[in-house]
Amino acid sequence: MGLRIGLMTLSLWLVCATAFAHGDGDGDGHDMGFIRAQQAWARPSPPTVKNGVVYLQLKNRSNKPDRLVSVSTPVAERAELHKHQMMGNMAKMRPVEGIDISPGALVSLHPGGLHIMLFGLHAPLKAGQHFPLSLEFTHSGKVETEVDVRGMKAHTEKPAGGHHGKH
Ligand SMILES: [Cu+2]
Repeated sequence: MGLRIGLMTLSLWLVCATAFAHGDGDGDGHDMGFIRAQQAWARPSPPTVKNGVVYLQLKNRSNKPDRLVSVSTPVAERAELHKHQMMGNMAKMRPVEGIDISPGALVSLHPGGLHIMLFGLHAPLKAGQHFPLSLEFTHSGKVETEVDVRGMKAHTEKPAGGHHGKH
């Protein structure tokens, strides 16, 4: 009796393992793992500022269009999809309802363009910190990624002994 149950458990486990192994983009109808969220980063936030901005890359590895429709993170009360736009010579940002990602496309959220806006940060974002971000897609469902908080120095490395001016 005990042996039979053990065998059943083992065969169930094998079925599951096979299903998961199929996840990687062979278009057999599993809608899992098609969107890859990569290189997510944010800038540190000053102590008095309750907002933050996240940038990342979204890669659609399937042959179907997909759409990012919402974002959430435990570090902020809410998160919105935003876009920077030039209005005359002023850069303004406004919420967008979703971000479309065509089959095979790589969509980049970057400074001056699309971004994820965090409102009501529970604590300031500090350089070197990591936090989870949950992305919701119409086809792929939930995709989890981790955001890297990068100090300014990590981007624009200044030569040693530079001045102390504010830029
Ligand atoms: Cu914004």
